[in-house]
Amino acid sequence: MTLASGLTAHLEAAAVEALPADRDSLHYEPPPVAFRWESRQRVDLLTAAWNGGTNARERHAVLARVASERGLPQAVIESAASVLARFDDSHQRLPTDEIERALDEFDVGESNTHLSLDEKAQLDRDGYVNLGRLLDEPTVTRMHERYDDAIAREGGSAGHEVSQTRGIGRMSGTVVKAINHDGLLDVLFTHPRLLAVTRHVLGSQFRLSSTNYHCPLPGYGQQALHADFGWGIDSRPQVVNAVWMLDDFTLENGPTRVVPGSHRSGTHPNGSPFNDGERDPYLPVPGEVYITGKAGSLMVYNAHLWHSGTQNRSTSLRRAQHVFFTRATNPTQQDMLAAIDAGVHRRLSTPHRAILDIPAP
Ligand SMILES: O=C(O)CCC(=O)C(=O)O
Repeated sequence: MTLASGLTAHLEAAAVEALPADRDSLHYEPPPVAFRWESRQRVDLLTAAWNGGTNARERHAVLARVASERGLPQAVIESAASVLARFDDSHQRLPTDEIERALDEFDVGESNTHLSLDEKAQLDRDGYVNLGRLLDEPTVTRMHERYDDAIAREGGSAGHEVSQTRGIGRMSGTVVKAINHDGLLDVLFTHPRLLAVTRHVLGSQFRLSSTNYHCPLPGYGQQALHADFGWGIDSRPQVVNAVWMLDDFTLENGPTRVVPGSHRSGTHPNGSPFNDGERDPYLPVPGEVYITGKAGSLMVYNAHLWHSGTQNRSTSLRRAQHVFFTRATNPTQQDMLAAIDAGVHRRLSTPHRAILDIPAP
């Protein structure tokens, strides 16, 4: 089979030499049971610690008490404590009023009208909203060319800053890299409907945590069910994620799956009955919904929602750009200031920098 140029551009980044003939089977090694058991203990411990206190001192005390009551292995305790410690101090760089001013500039003030009452209700109840098509076709076509060129250039190192997965073309920090020299990708983190959802879920004190491009190749893409915060939260959401569909998302090409309402469960799928015993986190779960839409569409979710990528059974790429936000005091998935290209830094306006929480150059 002759591959389309976009597909060829993604092969090295996805660490595959040729596409599998069998696009239905999962081409992955399931994680060993011992590893899953240990990570479940860690997730359960972190969930108890986070929900059991309101500040760092209280949470570390709960962690120590619960760990001793459960007789947990030292390795689990130490790794949970070190994850929790990342949240001990505020990591915000800019004064808190800068993000408020930026949201006003983007017309996303407190009483903005970018979301309907139904959309807000769906977000609260189901944990996600599919906002439909927000980018026109010429823009999406220009983005395809831009991403295909960039991923071919990054090759085997693409995605190394955050994560690399065999069969999935990944790139990190896309909106702050030279790929966005002229602002083509700015809309992806500043669209008023996206910022309005983020504000609805997190309030106004948030910042960009990472922007990861995510492209499962034909025959790849199935992921374990997960949430984008490492443990369960029973109130006060911490993170929001967005999936810009850069190709049509269809039932065949690996659409995102979500479990409506799971963001309210207070548990993480890795520490939940879904992952008990022999249950495989890659398998379908009751009630899951597949998100489909035309290229240029945007789905945004409270990122405590249980979700994952699914298997691309088609013969084409399924390109997506994730845009991940966190409360402004939380650590970010990627250090935007370390990742930013000097030209992009000079080009960005004050409100753009406020969303990224980075100072003027
Ligand atoms: O792009 C998707 O369908 C979702 C991917 C995802 O959840 C992830 O990479 O963590």
